[in-house]
Amino acid sequence: MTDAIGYERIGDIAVLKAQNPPVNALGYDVRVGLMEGIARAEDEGAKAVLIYGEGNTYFAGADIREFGQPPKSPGLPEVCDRIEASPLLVVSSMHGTALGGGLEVALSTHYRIAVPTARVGLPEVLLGILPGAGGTQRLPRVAGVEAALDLITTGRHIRADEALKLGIIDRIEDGAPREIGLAYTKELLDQNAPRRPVSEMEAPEPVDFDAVHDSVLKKGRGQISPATAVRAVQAATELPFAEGMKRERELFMELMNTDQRQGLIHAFFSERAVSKLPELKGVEPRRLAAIGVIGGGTMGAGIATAALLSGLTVTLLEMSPEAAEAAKGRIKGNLQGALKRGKIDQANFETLTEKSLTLATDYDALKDADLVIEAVFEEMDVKKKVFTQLDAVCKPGAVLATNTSYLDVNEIAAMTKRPQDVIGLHFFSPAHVMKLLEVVVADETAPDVVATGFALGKRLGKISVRAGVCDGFIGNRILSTYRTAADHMILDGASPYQIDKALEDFGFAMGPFAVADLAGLDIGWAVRKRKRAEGLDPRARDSAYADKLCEDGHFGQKTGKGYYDYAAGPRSRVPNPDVMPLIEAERAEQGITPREFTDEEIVRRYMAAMVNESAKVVGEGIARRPLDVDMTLLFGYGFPRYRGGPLKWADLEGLPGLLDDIRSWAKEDPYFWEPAPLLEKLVAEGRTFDDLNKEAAA
Ligand code: 3H9
Repeated sequence: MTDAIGYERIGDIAVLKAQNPPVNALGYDVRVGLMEGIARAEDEGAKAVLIYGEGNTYFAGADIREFGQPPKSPGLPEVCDRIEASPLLVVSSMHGTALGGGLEVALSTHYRIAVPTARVGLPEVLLGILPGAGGTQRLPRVAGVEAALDLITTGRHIRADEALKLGIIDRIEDGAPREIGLAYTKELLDQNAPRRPVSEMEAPEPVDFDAVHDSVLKKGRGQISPATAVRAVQAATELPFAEGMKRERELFMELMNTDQRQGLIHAFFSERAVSKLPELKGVEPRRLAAIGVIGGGTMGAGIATAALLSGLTVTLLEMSPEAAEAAKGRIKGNLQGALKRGKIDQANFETLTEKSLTLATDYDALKDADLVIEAVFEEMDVKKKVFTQLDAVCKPGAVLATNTSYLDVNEIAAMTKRPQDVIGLHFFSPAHVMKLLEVVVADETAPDVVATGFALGKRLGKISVRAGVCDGFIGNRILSTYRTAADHMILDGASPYQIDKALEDFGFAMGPFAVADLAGLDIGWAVRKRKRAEGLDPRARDSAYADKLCEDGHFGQKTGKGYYDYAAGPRSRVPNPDVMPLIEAERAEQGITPREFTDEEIVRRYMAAMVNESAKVVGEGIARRPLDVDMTLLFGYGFPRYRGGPLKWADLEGLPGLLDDIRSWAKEDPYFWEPAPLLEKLVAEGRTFDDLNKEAAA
């Protein structure tokens, strides 16, 4: 037998224990072990088999690392069929997370018991595939089509009590999985309980599958796995079990061969790899219990909310008692949202707002803080004053963080006598909701301060990405470039509405102009003014139509008008009729004859600009690895997860073709379309961005 499955005999019961840490994934050795274990139990005359997992969990699914490799027999469907067909009584005892192939194994056993904290689910669609070991055929037979469609198309995990109600598990019992499993199996044997193969159950009742398919497809914004899974469940209602299994396999293989599967699996591993930095190996973060937040506007209040929810105590500093009270009001509003969603209860709410949060107007109140984050006005002089004061009052070893989104963290750190303690922690608004945190490492930032930034991110439930110092760090620097590509297309003939639509069809949650309206057009305006004041390169194309919107007081959603008109509410946008005349006037002024753009060209130029700047960001070491850029765009900028991120997309699209396009556009505008040296190097060497990720992991 392989080591991945332990075998033990307790009376009439053969016990198979999965021992494949960390999550008992159903890799080749585990599958072989299960086949051998069942056969041995039968050969040795056992009456029943109990399957459970050692460590944190029952099987958490197929081994995702095997996807895309040549298949190795026995496959999981075969293993499940073998378990179900055994003449012995087979029982699963579940704890942790029985997910994907894990739940499929459980559904092929005849009875299922679980501890109260166990969770089950079929999250395959989130990886771009569908349950491929009978989940789409067995779950509807056990729980009905409606529940199966819900679980399979959303991929959500459910708790044991909900699974019990749905018939997915038969009993909940507190205790060690082995012990409760043995007691339950004994009880079943004593009762002469019959084997209960799900495949022999009646086919479930159909529903209007076309309607479900279409609605799921629309919700997925171009993601195909949930809609394809609907067709597999449909097969369970229309075909005999074995035929249904064949249909499931065909659809599974179709999805397995898609770019979307590659994009989603890249996202799965990258979101875990992103915070693993070789430089932090063995580096202990500093103490984190009490933090200070300076500035209680939307951003500061959001950061304070996130910190309070994670159990930190927060001192919030504002300029006046009135401003501090207003900030508290914002924090309370945010926490009320958490209360409504059941994340906290009323007692927690009171503690967080009345005990864990302290308001202050004097810097002295920050003298005991372990870490202070400033979220004041985005202007260098204002930030410098804040850091001078922090340097004067904070205790030695306190981490001093700026939430700047563009400014030079080295310059800010230089205001203190302890630049080693200074770091950028760039949150995204609303900070208690958005998952991304850029941890901006300045020249002198100490490794344990970086580790503390990552520790804070983890505690707040964020995806933290290491970024170096440059204008806009990783995300806003790349954003500024692809936004510029969009602005150029507007000058040359496209409309903001065509661009938004093309990019939303590509999968972005919102197009760039709708995003600008949401964020506030005044933000981009301030950045443009700053860059012009610093001096634009004479070769750069500039335009003023967006400034004119701002000059007229149109800042987007918050003023009711921007690129769109929001008179009927933030969700029902219509083009603002003032915008196209401004654009047309600008084209005339610049002597541009507008031309047509296809949606395809819009996407190609926008994405090429994003990829080219991303390659510069990686090439310059601002991002350590391509996957750091991918995760930044995914978690902070609405990039469609199923495309994996801009550099994964670029790999799948083909780097040579992208570089050819960039070179051809560089003939019209050599300044903007200057190819990234890293992109040229990769193409010359026939390598991909993912090769760089792999090298960094090795
Ligand atoms: C499937 O089952 C297909 C079948 O229907 C059909 C087949 C024919 N494989 O997340 P964590 C690694 S599709 C390989 O940090 P947590 C993970 O990368 C599968 N590796 O821990 C990490 O490695 P590292 C359906 C896996 O406690 C380590 O384990 N199943 C797998 O926060 C710890 O993971 C799923 O989609 C895997 N399946 O969360 C479940 N899972 O230490 C996916 C994890 O090197 N997994 N790893 O970074 C999860 O949702 C979470 O990992 C879980 C634990 C909730 C289990």
